[in-house]
Amino acid sequence: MAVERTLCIMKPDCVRKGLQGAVLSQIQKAGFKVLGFKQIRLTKEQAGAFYAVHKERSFYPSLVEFMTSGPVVPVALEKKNAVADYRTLIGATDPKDAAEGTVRKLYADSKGENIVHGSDSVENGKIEVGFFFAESDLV
Ligand code: 3AN
Repeated sequence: MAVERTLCIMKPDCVRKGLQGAVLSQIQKAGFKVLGFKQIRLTKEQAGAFYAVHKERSFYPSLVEFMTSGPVVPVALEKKNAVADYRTLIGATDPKDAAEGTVRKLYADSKGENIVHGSDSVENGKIEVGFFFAESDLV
């Protein structure tokens, strides 16, 4: 298995609920190396650009609104098989469908407010980590 990078974003609901520590602890216990970590407030332009693939979807405006409603914590992660393993750890997009013990099952309220983002492919993992972190910031 190859070493991969994947991007976690702790979303505004995660920060509002004070769950940054609990979620990071779960990620670290699962064997992920934290390469980069910061708390920022996204602009509408940044959130819109990050979710550009969803531009035509009905939920896009509310997604941008939500992602800019408070601070977020992008976390650059690295591990063998990181993309798939991280998605297993966070669970399905809709917490109702998420497996027991996953981050979204434990903490998420809805499909829209689902605590964390996760990259959906190895290619997007690289691109999304680069969206928030310069290579020189990944240590
Ligand atoms: P995931 O984050 O599990 O990869 P995506 O990429 O399908 O899910 O969707 C990106 C984000 O858009 C999700 N994290 C979620 O917050 C939001 N989203 C997706 N589908 C819906 C929906 N039907 N209604 C509201 N928000 C949605």
